[in-house]
Amino acid sequence: IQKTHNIGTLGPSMKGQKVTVAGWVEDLRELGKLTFLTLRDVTGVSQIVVAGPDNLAQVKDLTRQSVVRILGTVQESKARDFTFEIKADTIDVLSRAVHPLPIDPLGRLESGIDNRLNARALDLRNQKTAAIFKLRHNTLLCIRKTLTDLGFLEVNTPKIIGSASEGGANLFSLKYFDKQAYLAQSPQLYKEQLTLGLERIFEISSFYRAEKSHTVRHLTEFTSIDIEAAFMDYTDVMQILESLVVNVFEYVEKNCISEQKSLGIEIKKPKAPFDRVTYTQAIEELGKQGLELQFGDDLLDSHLRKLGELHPGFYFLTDWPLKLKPFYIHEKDDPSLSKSFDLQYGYLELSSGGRRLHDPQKIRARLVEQGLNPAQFEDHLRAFDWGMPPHSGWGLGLDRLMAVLTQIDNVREVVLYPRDPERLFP
Ligand code: ATP
Ligand code: AMO
Repeated sequence: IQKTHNIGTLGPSMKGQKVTVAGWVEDLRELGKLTFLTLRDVTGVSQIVVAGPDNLAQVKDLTRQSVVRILGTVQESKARDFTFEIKADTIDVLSRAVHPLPIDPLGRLESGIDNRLNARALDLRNQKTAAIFKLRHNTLLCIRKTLTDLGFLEVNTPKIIGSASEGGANLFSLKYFDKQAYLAQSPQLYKEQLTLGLERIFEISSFYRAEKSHTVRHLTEFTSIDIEAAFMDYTDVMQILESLVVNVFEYVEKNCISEQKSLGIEIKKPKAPFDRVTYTQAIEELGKQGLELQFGDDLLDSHLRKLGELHPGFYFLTDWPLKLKPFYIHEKDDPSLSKSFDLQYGYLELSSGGRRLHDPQKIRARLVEQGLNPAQFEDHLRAFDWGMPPHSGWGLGLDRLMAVLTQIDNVREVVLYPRDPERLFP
């Protein structure tokens, strides 16, 4: 069942060479004494010429998307779409596709997103869909390399946790033998603790939020890229986030040419530095547009959409009112403000972060202010007595970043098996 070559490594210069290839039959044209197959593997596509009674019998009732292995000879092709082809010596049918298939993986018949997600594995034979996940892979490669080069160590923190990390809302609970446990919403508390031992860490992992939202940007299971760094202020980690995003765009622009072609997009490195707009400036700008806000009001979808028009592309929204931010965020000299930021792409929030409190007494006071019980955080707060350095960090939603990168609106398109309030299968 092995092959000697991936189709993508073949070419007309290999004329006369014997090869064994294997893949999926995309197309099948019977022309009298010859049958032409289009065979695709994950690296490319080739035309196969089938002749002779035994071989023709093998492919006679072959269904599209069946798996075949061909031992044959490379030759030049006269076909318009191919520079070479393979003349089959022997054909093994390894697996037959049963028709009708739930979707047309070639996309010639339009299938809705629900049908495609219900048959996701098959959907990946569509070159557009495959391109998304090749881009996602390359994005992750670039993120790991960039953060590693900056001295960050990749870690894994628990996903089954005993108490909430971000406050009580949106928490999935589960039975953990005879105890109550939760699915982690973010690595927030762990990543902060880890700065006292490892200084700079990052994690790339799934996190869970019981979001009843039916939007194109919310999932109940999403992938977050989190960093935390000792001895950095919020402006330092903003700088890291900005250069990471620029690096990712530059890397995939250069290294994912065929994926961009499959998707019909051109990825362009964004201009840096990104705009930095304070919350106070933002509500002034919105006021001038007729959207009146008081200091301390949260920015709703309609406000973010307007700001997105005023600041197209990437920009930072910084210095939020402290009361709008989680208990772990550090105040500014003006204590009504915080050392915090969101990275936006137009209306879409991609990341939030900030400087953290490292004085445990201040954290206890903030927990009380926010109606949370400090006793439930004592396990975490112990670490703040062990020499906790000042630190900052952020969390970046990978799925939202991929949606921006691929110019696709719905995050479900860039996640293999998305989870939302309705979708638990496959
Ligand atoms: P967090 O969960 O940390 O608050 P998030 O990453 O989920 O942040 P969003 O939910 O995108 O951020 O928040 C952006 C804005 O969109 C918020 O002002 C929020 O009120 C609004 N929003 C959230 N859910 C919906 C929804 N289902 N429909 C319309 N607007 C929403
Ligand atoms: P926040 O709650 O803003 O911050 O989450 C960070 C980023 O994660 C992504 N995200 C989501 N993506 C898809 N579906 C969801 N339901 C979802 N929820 C969040 C977004 C968002 O910007 N602990 C802080 C980060 C920090 O301060 O380090 C946090 O979790 O892209």
